Amino acid sequence: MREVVAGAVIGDGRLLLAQRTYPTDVAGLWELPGGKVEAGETREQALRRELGEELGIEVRVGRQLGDPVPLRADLVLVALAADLIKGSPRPEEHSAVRWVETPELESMAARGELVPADAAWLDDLIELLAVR
Ligand code: 9L3
Ligand code: MG
Repeated sequence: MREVVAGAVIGDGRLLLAQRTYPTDVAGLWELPGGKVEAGETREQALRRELGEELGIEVRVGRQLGDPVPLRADLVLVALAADLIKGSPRPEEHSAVRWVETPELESMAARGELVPADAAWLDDLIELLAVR
């Protein structure tokens, strides 16, 4: 079973979302950025590496957020809460990034603008934003 880690990155009380460019069924939709855990890596190491490569930011990784979401028979998606500690996100692989507060996150979800897998975490994300 391979794992994909996604970061619920909080900075200044807002949540970071990144706009996907591929595959075509989710291109243009917004996600919690991240990627595949490589052999020998922990989830935390993988998330720190992916966020460095994709966005040039450093984060402190916290707890698991919500439940894992199955992507395929052999692939599962896990979200981890994280705090921005250094840098300002510059999209290397995404078409854009944005920082959102709860009302904006809720409207994006209602409009179907989040990738379907990540939309499963809406309530967990709202709770995370509420305690920051
Ligand atoms: N995926 C879904 N939600 C996310 C992330 C980071 C990834 N928040 C899915 C999209 C791809 C797979 O996981 O099918 C691998 O992700 P990537 O390596 O293309 O970012
Ligand atoms: Mg990625």
